[in-house]
Amino acid sequence: MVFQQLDYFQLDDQFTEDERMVRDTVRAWVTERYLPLAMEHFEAGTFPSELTPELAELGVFGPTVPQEYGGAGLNSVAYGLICQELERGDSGLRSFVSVQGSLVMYPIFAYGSEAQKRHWLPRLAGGKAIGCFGLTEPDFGSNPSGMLTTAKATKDGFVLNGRKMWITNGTNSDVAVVWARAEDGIRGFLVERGTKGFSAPEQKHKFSLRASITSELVLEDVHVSKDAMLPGVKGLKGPLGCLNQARYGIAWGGLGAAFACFDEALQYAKSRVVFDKALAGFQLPQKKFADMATQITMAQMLALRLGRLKEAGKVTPAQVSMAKRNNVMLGLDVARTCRDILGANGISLEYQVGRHLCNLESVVTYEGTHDIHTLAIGHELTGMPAYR
Ligand code: TGC
Ligand code: FAD
Repeated sequence: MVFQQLDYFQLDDQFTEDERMVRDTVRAWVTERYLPLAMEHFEAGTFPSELTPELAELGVFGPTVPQEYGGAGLNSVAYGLICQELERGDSGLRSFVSVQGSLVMYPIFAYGSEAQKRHWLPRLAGGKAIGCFGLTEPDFGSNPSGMLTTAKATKDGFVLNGRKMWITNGTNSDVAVVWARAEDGIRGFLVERGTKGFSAPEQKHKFSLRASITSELVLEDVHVSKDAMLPGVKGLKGPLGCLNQARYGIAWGGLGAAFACFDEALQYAKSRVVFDKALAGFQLPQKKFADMATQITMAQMLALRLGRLKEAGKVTPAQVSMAKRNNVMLGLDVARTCRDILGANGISLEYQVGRHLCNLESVVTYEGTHDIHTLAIGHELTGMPAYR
């Protein structure tokens, strides 16, 4: 299938030549290297780890991290376009990259010591090490301020105890960024694979994000040295600051999934004959396509403006919430509508729509549920927090 991305309001000319080049390179890689494997991995519930060196070569791990630490030094819009194109392939692929860049490299870059940066960032950028981000716990997802994981100070470091859940890349990670309650507030710790008392069993039987590893993190009297703590941040604003970065990428990612579904359904409707006529020639499908194209176009503009604000250092967390909330729900709505347009074929993994639909059920929940972002926007508009 030839991919034809919707660009109804000619946004292409709003991107720089470099941004278009990054987008087109990732798009071509996803089409040639990832999509042929997508169905197989989704069905098997596996992530194609063998592609990690190619992803590193593409420069998608921590693309906005400066080159001196191994990143690509790209701007925010280029990073957004990378997420868009990866999620056109699969939300699990974008998740793998989001976690590595926004949730592992970012906290090390923003809150780490110089030694932590020099040690980890080039390895993570080069795909030589994989990382995960442990914030959510079995009883504290939307409300991480209640976390039970503790970090007790010892004379030469800390002892960590607790359990994290739903952690992307946990089992295959070399380093986990673990958020724990220390005596002076919530702190981030770098816990390496193989540390005594630390394990990361995989969570199975998911119907969503199947081509992505999801894990528990179990910490039982895990001793880490003082150097394992991220020194540059204290309090919930540490992990929430990382989420801002990842949610930004997801706002573009939701668009990518929507593009994939829209494109597939439009091509399908043009060739599928029902009642002696192409499905695309009936009024009801045309209304669906018109509505979807309008919503996708508005979401594209939202993502682009968000990116330019981010580059100018003017973006607020609530703006990121608005874009994540809108664009992921858009992706989910588009995937549902497109699945319907494909009829029975829509439930077959030979087509993409069903896979995207299932995946987006996770994306709408993680990185702040749809409703948590509703409350974050409400909080900023009214000045009244309504979370509790
Ligand atoms: P609250 O009192 O409002 O804030 C505590 C401190 O944090 C600051 N802050 C933020 N900073 C940066 N970015 C944001 N988005 C921020 N939101 C708040 C805030 O200014 C304050 O700072 P300070 O200096 O005053 O201490 O905190 P709260 O406890 O009332 O919670 C607010 C709420 C509900 C919005 C927050 O807890 C939240 O966002 N909950 C959702 C949790 C979540 O998104 N978890 C995601 C886990 S990671 C994940 O899902 C990865 S999936 C990855 C993949 O596979 O792609
Ligand atoms: P809950 O917080 O129990 O929410 C349940 C419902 O209650 C939701 O509808 C929610 O919107 C609603 N709700 C909650 N609070 C309020 C309120 N105040 N007002 C009104 N409604 C409310 N976490 C990580 O730390 N790292 C990861 O890498 C990671 N990867 C993930 C990968 C996958 C595939 C999935 C599914 C999740 C992942 N998560 C990860 C966890 C994810 O961030 C949480 O699932 C999410 O934050 C929601 O938490 P919860 O599941 O505990 O739901």
